[in-house]
Amino acid sequence: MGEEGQRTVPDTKIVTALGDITRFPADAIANAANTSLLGGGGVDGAIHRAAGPELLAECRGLHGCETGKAKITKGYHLPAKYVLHTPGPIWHGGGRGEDGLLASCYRSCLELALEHGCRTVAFPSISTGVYRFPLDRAAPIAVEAVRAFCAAHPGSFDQIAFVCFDQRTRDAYDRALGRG
Ligand code: AR6
Repeated sequence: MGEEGQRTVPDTKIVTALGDITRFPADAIANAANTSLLGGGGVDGAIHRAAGPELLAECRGLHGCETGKAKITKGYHLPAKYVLHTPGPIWHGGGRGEDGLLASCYRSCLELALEHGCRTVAFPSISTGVYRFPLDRAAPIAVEAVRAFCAAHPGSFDQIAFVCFDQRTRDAYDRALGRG
C-alpha cells in the first residue's frame, strides 16, 4: 500500500470575534447589504466608508441583487481583497421563507469566495440589525449553513469568522457553535 490514502484534509476553523469587520483580516468580508447594493446604514455603511467611493462606483454597475443571493466586488481600501454583498431577509415573523433565505445568503457568499480562491472569509451577523431577524434564531442558521458548506468543500477554506459588533451577538454565535 502506498501513502496516498493517508493524507487528511485540514478542517476549516470556524471562529467568532468581537469587533469591526472593516478592520478584520480576511481574504473576503461579507456585507449585510440591501437589494439595491447602493449602501445604507449599519455594517453596510461602515464597509462603504472604509472601502472608499470606488466601492459604490463598482456597486452601481451590479444593478442590485436578490435577497439570499450575493455579488462580489473588490475591497479597495479595506484590508480584505473582496467584499461579498448579500441582502439578507427582512424579518416578517418567520412565515415568508426568512430562514431559508438567511441560509442562502451564507451559502451564496461562500460559493463566490470559493470561485475567487479566498481561503479566509468573515461574516457579520446578517439580518439581525435593521432587518430585525431574531438573533437566537439567526445564529444557528448561519452556523449550520457555514458548517454544511465547509463539509461539502473539504480543504477549501482555512478559516470562517463570525465578526460580531457586540458581546450579546458574539454569545449567540458561540452558543450556536456549541461553545457557549
Ligand atoms: N462590523 C461588524 N458588525 C457590524 C458593524 C461592523 N462595523 N456595524 C454593525 N454591525 P445591520 P441587517 C452589526 O443593520 O440587519 C443597512 O442599512 C450590527 O450590530 O448592519 O442585515 C443595509 O443597507 C448587527 O449585529 O444589517 C440594509 O438596508 C449586524 O451587523 C440593512 O441595513 C447586522 O446589522 C440590512 O440590515
